[in-house]
Amino acid sequence: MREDTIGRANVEDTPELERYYAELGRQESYALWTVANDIEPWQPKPASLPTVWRYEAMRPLVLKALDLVSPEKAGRRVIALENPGRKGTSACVGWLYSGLQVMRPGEFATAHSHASSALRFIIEGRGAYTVVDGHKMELNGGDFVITPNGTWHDHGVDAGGDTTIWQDGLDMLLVNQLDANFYAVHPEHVQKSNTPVDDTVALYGGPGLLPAGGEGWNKPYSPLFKYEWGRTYETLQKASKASDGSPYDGIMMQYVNPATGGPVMKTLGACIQLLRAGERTKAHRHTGSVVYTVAKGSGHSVIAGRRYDWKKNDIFVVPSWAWHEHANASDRDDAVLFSFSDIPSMKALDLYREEALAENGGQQTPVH
Ligand code: 1HN
Repeated sequence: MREDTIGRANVEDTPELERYYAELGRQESYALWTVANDIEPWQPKPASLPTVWRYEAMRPLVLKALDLVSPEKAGRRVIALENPGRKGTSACVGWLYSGLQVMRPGEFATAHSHASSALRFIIEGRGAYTVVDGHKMELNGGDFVITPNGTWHDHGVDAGGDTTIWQDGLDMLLVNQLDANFYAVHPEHVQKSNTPVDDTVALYGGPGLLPAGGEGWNKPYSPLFKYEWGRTYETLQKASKASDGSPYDGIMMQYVNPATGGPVMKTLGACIQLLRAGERTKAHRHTGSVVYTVAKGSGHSVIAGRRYDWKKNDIFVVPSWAWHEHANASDRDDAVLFSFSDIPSMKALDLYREEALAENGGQQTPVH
């Protein structure tokens, strides 16, 4: 698209130029000025749209898959979330993938590994487990689990458990864009767990305590593979009594690698945030795409000037550089949002930028 600004491309088509462009095309080339303004936007111009997936609508569809395909045939029985602005890309927002995986008691999905990193947020169920590089973990509602780049992982639900639904999040699409993905099937199909159940929580999930000496951790991701809901929520509640938090995010905590204080994995990060009764945050925007899951309560977010209402287990997305603010609907109870993002990738590549909305007390005027 032409732009009438010095330093930007502003060439009108002529019959002579069109003939020239056709000649270039025959040599697998093109004139940069025909696309320069599009491929060098003044600021991020995501094609992804703010979107809410309502659990009420998704849950029956996810459960329907139980009778339609087996995990053996499907590999993973997952209903994936597709951004309406990005049809055909498998993207939930940006280059993030997300989906809802469902398993009934007695079922399991075989072990594999890939160069993309994955995480899971448990929505509902009982008796589910996952095994990550031989470390078995029990999964309960609100737990957050990581499956870093290159780790073997398989999961299932014990025969005595309940049908379980969890949310998967992966950086797979980013890794594919970078042509850097690999995939492998575990030779034994199901990993043998070689350590006590939940050992990473016992060893690395202590309150500010890490094994002293002899237990060195030198992998590029968190040695703590599971962050349990109970302690996470308790931490948020305590923090909300000790601090006013951020005007843009409320009481927001990052899930960290306890060995470094950095994000849980190199490419993907996750946060949990509490909006106090009646709280409404100010608007800000930043690079990085974010997928939110409502862990507790109800409210709404204003994203790029439009209002999106949400309640427990709904999933919504904020595209990169979109203004966003959140409001708790309740004057009595807190609301909690789990989120994961590619912000660690942005920061690692020095592409992270952040801006606050100044006028109007920092709040957007919803256009709808
Ligand atoms: C994957 O490995 C899982 O391990 C779930 O459960 C969803 C979506 C795309 C690629 C790999 C899993 C996935 C996935």
